[in-house]
Amino acid sequence: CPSSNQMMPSSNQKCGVLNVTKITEHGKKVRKNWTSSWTVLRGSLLLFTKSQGGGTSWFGGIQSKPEFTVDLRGGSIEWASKDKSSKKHVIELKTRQGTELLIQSENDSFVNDWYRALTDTISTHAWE
Ligand code: I3S
Repeated sequence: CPSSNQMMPSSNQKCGVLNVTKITEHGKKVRKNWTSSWTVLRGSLLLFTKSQGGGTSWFGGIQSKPEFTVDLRGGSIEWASKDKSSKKHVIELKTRQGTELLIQSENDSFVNDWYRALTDTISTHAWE
């Protein structure tokens, strides 16, 4: 992530702007609402904040309170099938709590990196 400082020494996190929408919440289908989110992967947590309008102070990144946090432990990811979205490079993330998200970017190598990072996180924390 952009310039993490002494307060968070070489913390193992990944950040970037991704397009995100929920499709299911607590097992119930919800209406899509694609938004561009500043996304932070920290430990087993995936945090989403609005990418617009944030200041740029905290750790040199965009400071704003996470709008939505997902615990990846016990979750699963796969490439979304065509019927889930007409967009390209869409990751489908399912959490143990019954939330399903679609995560997308036009940049395929960027999305591939996220796919790998999320897969690694899920397998690393599989037994917690
Ligand atoms: O799966 P859907 O319902 O075709 O998803 C599209 C809609 O959510 C649409 O919004 P409204 O129907 O609320 O106007 C979005 O604008 C589209 O982006 C959604 O489809 P994609 O294929 O982009 O995920």
